[in-house]
Amino acid sequence: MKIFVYHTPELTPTDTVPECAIAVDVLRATSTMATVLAAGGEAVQVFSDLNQLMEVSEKWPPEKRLRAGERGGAKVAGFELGNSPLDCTPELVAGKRLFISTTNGTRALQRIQNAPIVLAAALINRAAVVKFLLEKQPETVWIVGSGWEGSYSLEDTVCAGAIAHSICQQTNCSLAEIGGNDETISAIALYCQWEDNLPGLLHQASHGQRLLRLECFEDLKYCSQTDILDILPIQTEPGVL
Ligand code: 3SL
Repeated sequence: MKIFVYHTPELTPTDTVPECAIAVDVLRATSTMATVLAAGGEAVQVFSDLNQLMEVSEKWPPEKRLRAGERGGAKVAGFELGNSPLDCTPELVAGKRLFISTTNGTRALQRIQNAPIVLAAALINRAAVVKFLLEKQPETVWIVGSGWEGSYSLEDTVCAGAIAHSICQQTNCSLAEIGGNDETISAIALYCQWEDNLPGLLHQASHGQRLLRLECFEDLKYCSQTDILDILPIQTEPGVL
């Protein structure tokens, strides 16, 4: 298995697809998606465009849908939910489809949606993603960070490193055997430096700072936990996990 890390959707190649592609948006879209599915959500359907989200979700029975949207970290007016994983309780989401649009995370998923296998990963479901990769043994894996409006983000890179590091450890492979590009090796190095203090890293990250200004302290704490949800968000049709 060769793992390639791309820090943003913009840096992800467009001329080919890997056997397995993984979107990461630790703060907070893929953390929210994993939480919804773990809480019994029927599915998560992602949109980059809010109008399109409205059009598609209108056709869904109202009692079986939830609309979630975030722009600049804040909830989209008129939607039931923003993008806080902590709002996605089993009481609210069980049996419902979440129609969601966020600034960066949904774009990353859409960027890789043509790969044969598409997953969404965060720190909270890292072990479930690693288990799947070890069982499935795809030859080529891309881990695509959502970044922030085209820029690198620490929290997505550390999550990519957490995934790649666990694969290395469990297969006894060297960095050179696993690492498809230098980004993978630097992501592993970042994770190894911070694995005992992921909340500390997320607090220093620019998007962590942005969320703290929005008083999302509990979200940061929740999203910086590792391996707490045994859930594999896997694409069943384009844009649907
Ligand atoms: O950009 C995104 O996709 C979001 O996850 C950002 S936020 O954490 O909801 O602000």
